[in-house]
Amino acid sequence: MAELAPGLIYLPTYFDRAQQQQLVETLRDIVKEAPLFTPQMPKTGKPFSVRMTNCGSLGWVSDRLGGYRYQAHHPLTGLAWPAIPERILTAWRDLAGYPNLPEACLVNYYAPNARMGLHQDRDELALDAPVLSVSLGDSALFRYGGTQRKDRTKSIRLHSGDVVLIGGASRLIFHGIERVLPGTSTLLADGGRINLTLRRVTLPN
Ligand code: MD6
Ligand code: FE
Repeated sequence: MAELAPGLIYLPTYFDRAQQQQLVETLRDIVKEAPLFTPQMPKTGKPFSVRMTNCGSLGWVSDRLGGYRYQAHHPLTGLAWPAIPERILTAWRDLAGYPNLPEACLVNYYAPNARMGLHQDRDELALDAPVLSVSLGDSALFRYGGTQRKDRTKSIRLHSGDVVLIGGASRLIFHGIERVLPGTSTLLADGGRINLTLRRVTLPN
């Protein structure tokens, strides 16, 4: 375990290989029920290079007209999102230090050329809860800075099975995925990378 900055916790190989394989199996069922979709940037409608789906009572979506938001149903099927896998909820209970369960588990799929620009996660009301991220498949360069876009950044490699928690003083840091490193994992038969992020969205009453 390493604290990369106050509240930014890195847990290498939190999930072992067998657990990673089980998670991928579970995700295959989730994607059957809630297919990957391509989000769009607010206003411009520019497509993300990452494809996404969600599980949980709320899912993160974005399109040109509606912008970034959480909603209870899949944007294409209109169905409620599938449940968050129990093994992922266990990780939250063990690591998040938060009294309530997460409502959203965003599933990002990166094809070998996909990336994610520097951003803050701030569409949640519960900013006192951390965001817990799980990496599966090919390794990737994760870039992170401070709470201002202009702040100096560093990058680390995230590998399959690694967990990162962004919380406390780091909850609103800028971060992104610079690039995926193709051929660095055998977990996904067709390559690429999956990232799961667990979030508490609403304020518990
Ligand atoms: C990714 N992760 O690893 C992108 N957000 O593919 C994120 O955007 C992220 O890793 C919030 C907290 C942790 C993260
Ligand atoms: Fe993020």
